[in-house]
Amino acid sequence: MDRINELIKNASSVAVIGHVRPDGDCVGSCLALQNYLKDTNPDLRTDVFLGAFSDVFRFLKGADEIRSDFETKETYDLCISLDASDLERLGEGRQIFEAAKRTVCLDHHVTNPGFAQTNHVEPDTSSTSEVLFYLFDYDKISIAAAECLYVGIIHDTGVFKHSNTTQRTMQAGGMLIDKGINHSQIIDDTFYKKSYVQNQILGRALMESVVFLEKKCIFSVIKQKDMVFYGVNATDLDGIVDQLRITEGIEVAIFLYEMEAHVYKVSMRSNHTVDVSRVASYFGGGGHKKAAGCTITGSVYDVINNLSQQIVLQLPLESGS
Ligand SMILES: [Mn+2]
Repeated sequence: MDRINELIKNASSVAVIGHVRPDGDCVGSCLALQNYLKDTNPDLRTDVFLGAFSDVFRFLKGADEIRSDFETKETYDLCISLDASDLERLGEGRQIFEAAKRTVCLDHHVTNPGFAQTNHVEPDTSSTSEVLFYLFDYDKISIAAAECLYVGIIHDTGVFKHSNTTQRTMQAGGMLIDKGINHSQIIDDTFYKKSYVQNQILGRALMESVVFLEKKCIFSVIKQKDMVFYGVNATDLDGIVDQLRITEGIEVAIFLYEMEAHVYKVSMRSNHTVDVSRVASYFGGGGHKKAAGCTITGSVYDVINNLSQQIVLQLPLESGS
């Protein structure tokens, strides 16, 4: 028996849940597990519960049957949490998790305290989808399950680019390609594709970007009226800050958008030395060393001025100021 089915034991109903605002690894790992369980246990009932997720993942098998009626009164024999680093991150799924007779947590976040009865956390693995890949029997992975796993791995590694990518990650990627998935189309359709307006607003943000602090920092801002003009919402602005970050010579990239009058959502990226999570937490936000965010009230001038004062504490300038 494979290691996943050892976890299932005698359960006849399984709920699979992920974290709030599900990303590619969350959706991919949940659907991969559901497909794998259905293929290997035809009698087992499995339901996936997730909050709203991007339409780019709709093509994955089972995506249309994902449930969002978290208040279901049903008690599952087993609830498996995927890609969630703690109980809070389960959001509404927590009620299903806490009602279940038995709980399992599979994850890859280093901060995961192990909040289920059975926990399997691999902090050095790129994604929960990679964790699952190595728990599954390779021969029992269908093309549909392979597509789900591949989506999860490419989204958490930035298409095998981030530093969490290992030889083992590439091995998993290669073995999934061997299943016959259309890997290059999956990458384009779920990772790189932008709508026309998304490209327009990206172009606008790049054109109006400004460098400061001896050209080591760059920022751009999108106002509410711009969003109305282009007909975009906040998720259409994803990726703008990443494009700003790769500008030559830049250490910190900042992207702001106006949530309401004089309230700005701030996204920051750094390249080498600056820990932007320290800057973000000064303003009540958080994140990681190289990617963080916060919300700041004031004019654009105030926001950038306040951020600069914090960034400069970590950024040696030629002028010594
Ligand atoms: Mn993940």
